Amino acid sequence: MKAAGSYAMAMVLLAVAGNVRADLRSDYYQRAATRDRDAFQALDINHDGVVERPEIVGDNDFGPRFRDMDRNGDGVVTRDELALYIRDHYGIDEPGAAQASMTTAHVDQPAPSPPRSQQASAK
Ligand SMILES: [Ca+2]
Ligand SMILES: [Ca+2]
Repeated sequence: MKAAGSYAMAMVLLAVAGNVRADLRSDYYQRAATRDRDAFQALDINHDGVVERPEIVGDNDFGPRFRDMDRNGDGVVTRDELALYIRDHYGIDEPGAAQASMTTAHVDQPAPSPPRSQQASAK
């Protein structure tokens, strides 16, 4: 049965391709999260542990997303807000994200969705 064999082989290849795509996406999200953490660190010029608007002037990566990261709209992005951003955008659980969602829940509209289940054991 040559056709059946080819079909089975095609199914195997599709399954492998799906796993590779999932890995690539998860690698991408990991890199994106790392890049955002590094940017946060670098942009915190006065080392007070938060990034404020004056610190992002001229930054074309972090800058345009500042408003999304600043959950409570106070003009300051805290580490917890960054953690929440990373969790919501990349699906990576960060320490502090839960705390940020609690402190900013009253500002969010609509009510925050329930936390995503733990990421499938990546590697
Ligand atoms: Ca700062
Ligand atoms: Ca804020």
